[in-house]
Amino acid sequence: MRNRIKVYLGDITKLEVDAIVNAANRSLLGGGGVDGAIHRAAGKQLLAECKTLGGCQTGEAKLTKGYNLPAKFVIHTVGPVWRGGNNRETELLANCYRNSLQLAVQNEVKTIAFPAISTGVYGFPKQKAAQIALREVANFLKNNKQLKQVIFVCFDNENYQIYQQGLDEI
Ligand code: AR6
Repeated sequence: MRNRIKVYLGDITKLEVDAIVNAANRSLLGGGGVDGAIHRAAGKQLLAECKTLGGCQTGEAKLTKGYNLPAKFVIHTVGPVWRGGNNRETELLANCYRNSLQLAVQNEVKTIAFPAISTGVYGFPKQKAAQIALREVANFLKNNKQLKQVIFVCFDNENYQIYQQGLDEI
């Protein structure tokens, strides 16, 4: 199971995987951060498809094609905004990972890459977010043989160190 999880430092839009996950907002109509990067790299058709989806609730996930991205699909999920930790943030972030993985499996995805959902403008503490991400993915992989590779994409050195350490503890 451990060899099916990788940590990568870099830009998620460059990865040749079956699906990349987008840390979106409830409108699904684009934004800054990784969401902006994904929309720019995928092209205008991605926004056009997103407009047909009717938004997405926090913790839920929706799938689109990848258009100009090397990835075949984008799985859009909406992480919680960190409001101190007593507003179901942990549960909602765990739901993002679980629901994204479930949607991936339903679409025959074998390789998938996640950004560090909610740890940018949504302010979720990085260490805590990484623990949740690693735990949910490890639990999912235990019960699923279809997914061959899950990549945690870190955009900054701090997240990269945190994930590497977390992975060593699995
Ligand atoms: N590849 C991988 N990771 C990235 C990239 C990239 N190209 N760019 C940024 N990150 P954020 P959130 C990292 O703010 O906190 C948007 O406006 C970034 O360093 O993108 O879930 C949406 O529309 C950080 O570690 O997402 C929402 O309104 C992580 O991705 C809101 O931001 C997530 O940071 C969502 O906030």
